[in-house]
Amino acid sequence: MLGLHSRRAVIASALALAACSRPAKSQTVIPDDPLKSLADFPVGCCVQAGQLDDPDFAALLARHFSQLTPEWEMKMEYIVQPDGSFQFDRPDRIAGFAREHGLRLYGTTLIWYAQKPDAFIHLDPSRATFGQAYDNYIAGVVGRYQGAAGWDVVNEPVAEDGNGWRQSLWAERLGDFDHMVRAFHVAEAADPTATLFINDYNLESLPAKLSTYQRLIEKLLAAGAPVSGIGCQTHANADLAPGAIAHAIQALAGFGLPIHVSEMDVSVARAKGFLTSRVDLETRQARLYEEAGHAFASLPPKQRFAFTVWGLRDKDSWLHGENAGDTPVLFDDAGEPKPAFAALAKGFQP
Ligand code: 9MR
Repeated sequence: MLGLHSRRAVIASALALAACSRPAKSQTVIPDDPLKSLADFPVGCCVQAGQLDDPDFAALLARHFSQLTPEWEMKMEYIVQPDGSFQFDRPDRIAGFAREHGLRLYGTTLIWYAQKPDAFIHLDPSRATFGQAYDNYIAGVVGRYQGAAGWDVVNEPVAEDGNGWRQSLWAERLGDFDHMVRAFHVAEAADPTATLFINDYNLESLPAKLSTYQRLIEKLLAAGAPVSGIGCQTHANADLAPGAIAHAIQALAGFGLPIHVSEMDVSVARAKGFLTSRVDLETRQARLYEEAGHAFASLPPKQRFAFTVWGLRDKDSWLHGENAGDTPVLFDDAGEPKPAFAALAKGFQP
């Protein structure tokens, strides 16, 4: 990371070099600098172990980012086997790549309503047996990656419409609130140095969801749960109203805890694109990246945990599977930076 002075110098040199930067796309000057050199906080990207076999992917990832989140291979769906044993080869590979390249590792996700392996479903539902397995999972995974910068301890706890909390296997067996408190305590014991996050999405588009999330965080903190960071996934659509992302980030920063913009992407395909042109949608997309980057960069330094994007090149994005024409992230399929990249870099400036 760079100090304020050297960061200004880098930005100044980036601007001075603008004339000889790569060819403009849509009139946008795209800096040649690594994205991480334009921020004085960690800049993250998600990754799958197999993607590291592609040298172009690996080089682009290591050049621009300073933190990695395994996209799915550090989740129960990969780690927990039908007999209850754990497999760690792929997350180990990602952790190894991070270590070799001097990048921080960020773990997602320990407890998620969306994942309930058979090995847990089939356990004796009595509180003791189930609870021991729950603790054992969290302690085992966090302990293995001790030294990780942080963890999504509880992911997406708020109901889809923002009205209350989600139902889950974990809530049913261990209590809808107690299972969350418990997860944070177990994670803290396994790695007292990691920043422990709660994390959710649609906080910018659904005021009720943001509000329920804030109330839940208050309640967790009041109960003594060691929540030490707040995640705002920031999966946006290009037609999101200007100001909504900044509002959510600022509202969450009110707790004084570190903030993680943990999974940002901006879908063009999911926007109501039939009313507007592709160029218009991509301009809106770039503005949303700039807004998010600026809102984050404007937080007090100790609250800037990291800014993570959810996918390296457009073709790597989970949204590509839903719609192959979607272009939600910072690099195109060839690995060239897009106007969204320039916009985010601009947003990172003070
Ligand atoms: O992008 C991820 C995709 O590759 C996985 O199949 C999926 C299930 O593990 O999770 C996706 O990532 C999600 C993230 O973990 C939580 N927020 C929503 C993300 C997109 O669905």
